[in-house]
Amino acid sequence: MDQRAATLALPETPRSFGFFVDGQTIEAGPRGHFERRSPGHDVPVTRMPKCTKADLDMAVAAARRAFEDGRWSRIPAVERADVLLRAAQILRRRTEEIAYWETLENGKPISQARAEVGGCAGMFEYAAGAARALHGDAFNNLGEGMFGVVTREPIGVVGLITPWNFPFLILCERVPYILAAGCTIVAKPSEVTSATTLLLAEVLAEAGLPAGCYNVVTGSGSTVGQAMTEHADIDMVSFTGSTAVGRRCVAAAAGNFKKLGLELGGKNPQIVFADADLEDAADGVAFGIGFNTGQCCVSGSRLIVERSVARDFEAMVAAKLAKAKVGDPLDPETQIGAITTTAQNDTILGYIANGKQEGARLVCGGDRLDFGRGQYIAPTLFGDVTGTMAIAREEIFGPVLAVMPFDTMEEAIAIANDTVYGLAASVWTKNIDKALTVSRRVRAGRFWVNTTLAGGPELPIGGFKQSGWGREAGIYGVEEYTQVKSVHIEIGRRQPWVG
Ligand code: TXE
Repeated sequence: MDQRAATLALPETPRSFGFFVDGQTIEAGPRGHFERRSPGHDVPVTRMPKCTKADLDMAVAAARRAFEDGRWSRIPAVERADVLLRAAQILRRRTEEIAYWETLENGKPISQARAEVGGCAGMFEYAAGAARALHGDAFNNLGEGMFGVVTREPIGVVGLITPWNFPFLILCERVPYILAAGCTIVAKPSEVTSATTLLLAEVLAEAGLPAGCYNVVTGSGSTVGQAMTEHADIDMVSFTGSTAVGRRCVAAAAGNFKKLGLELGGKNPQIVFADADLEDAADGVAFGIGFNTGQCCVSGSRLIVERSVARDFEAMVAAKLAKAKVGDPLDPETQIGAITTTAQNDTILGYIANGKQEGARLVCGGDRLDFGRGQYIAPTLFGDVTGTMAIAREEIFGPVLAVMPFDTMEEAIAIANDTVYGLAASVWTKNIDKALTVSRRVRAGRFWVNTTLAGGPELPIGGFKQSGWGREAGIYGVEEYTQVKSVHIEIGRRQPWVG
């Protein structure tokens, strides 16, 4: 059967999901549902249980039992790796289905969603190897009587709070690594994009993950999310979302001093020198702000360009953005889809109005696009942006690029660092000295030279400054979910204390 052709129609009725605890799907029943309308078509596509704090408690208890009895945390890593590898195979088999629900709920282009699911399978494959590679350290230099061993142990029950911009990718940048470490999970997806987090439960169960190791509780941030950050029986929370909610997580975590991983906002610079391959750079800069409709924590939203080429380069980027195909997310040709939430749509249009009001020069875009249904915004570029304008300082989380010219490398670095965030940055130049100097001096957790938004399972992600704490993915992403234990082993008898 041609799976692709069969799935590109809208569902006739919204699909109802249950939530997932201790290996069982539980229907919404009296809790009721959230209904999700597809942002690209404005039709109902999914219905999710409105879980309660009691549901969260049930899921945490299941995850705690599963962790403590060792069904996952104490089995040989090779057996954990087997499950993760099987999950990767199942993800590859079910790519089309997962991409379809991701596109319907999120509004991203189907071609992009398919590629993301493929990338997620790669995360599981990498994490399978990392599970087996994880190791501690030994100290054989402590003298005749002492041997020291440092071991890594899984941290315990992990709460995972994820946003709506990359519901499946962000999940899979965490879940396989957390499982590789031997932890158990309670996931709380965004209330508007929960489907694929629940589909992952089916995938993991089929792969042989024991019951209770991956649980999903759907619900709002203010109830289930907040309760998760406060929960006394959760050992660590990984939160991805806004800096404002990240700050609340820090306050809530103080109850039991749970460890926090935070991936928060960004206002990421794209530094372009006059000696760059400008055609390549223009394409990269357009991609950096157009991809996922600019709704990426790592979107390149500030274009810091050498003044001698600024006007020409601006026109090149505008030409690229004008050519990118915006439209129905289910159309395989679409490159830029819908804005995911109505609130986000309003936020972006508000920033565009603000940019005009503050005196920035509109180069292209600047308005909504009318396709008869759904919410779409034309990729927008503002010139003559100064460092005090809101569009230069605040995370817009939409396809809006602010152009800020510079004269010297020092000035470019200063503009790039003039932000409370430090998530990602790119530099475009053919001069190796400039590339290396800028990459050393710009404060960001991810850095790209002559490319942008590149990534994979091996390289860690996370931010400097107010962009967050900790790292996800890579071997670092497994280590984050471990505790370090020092073991001192006496060889022979101790020196007596009392003679
Ligand atoms: O994020 P929230 P929103 C930024 C972006 C966007 C803004 C608002 O600028 O415009 O945030 O988006 C859960 N305790 N980013 O409102 O609210 C919520 O249910 C615990 C950047 O959607 O931070 C969801 O699962 N959890 C970002 C998750 O937090 C709570 C990605 C994120 O939602 C909670 C998304 C609470 N009190 C938005 N309140 C990035 N860096 O990628 C909500 N949540």
